[in-house]
Amino acid sequence: MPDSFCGSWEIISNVNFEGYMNALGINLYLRKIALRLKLKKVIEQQEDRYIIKTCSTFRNYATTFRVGQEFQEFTEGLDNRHVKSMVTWHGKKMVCEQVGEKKCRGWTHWMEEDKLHLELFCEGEVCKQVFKKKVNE
Ligand code: ECB
Repeated sequence: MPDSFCGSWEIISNVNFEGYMNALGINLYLRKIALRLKLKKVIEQQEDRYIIKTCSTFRNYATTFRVGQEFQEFTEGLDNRHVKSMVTWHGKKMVCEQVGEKKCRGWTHWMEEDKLHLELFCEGEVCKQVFKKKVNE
């Protein structure tokens, strides 16, 4: 059983978010807003079902899935695309492939010590985000 990703997390670093958003075709105005956000993740697990919420003062985004089961994802409020998504474990890494108009699109979550890591990738651009656990909610 991989280390638990569950809980509330706040972002402490965000590298090449701009490049990732560019690859998704996000306009300059939205990129400038998004770059200033202090993103928060809230991850819940109920048996084999995960809920990952990405929260900010501007917009929130949530996705729910079962590991190993393909699902339709609509990236509402992000790039507003429909993708076929599938999450699998690669060892201790949780990997999501998002198949659609954009090539090589997806994300990977893993733990390093007490930090939650996330790579968001799209068409050769990789955004690397690190989160630390929120102590009180
Ligand atoms: C939801 C807060 C961000 C709102 C940004 C608004 C406009 C910019 C549009 C698109 C930017 C692309 C992505 C935003 C970055 C993070 C949102 C969720 C990324 C994601 O796929 O998270 C996964 C893995 O934790 C679970 O959905």
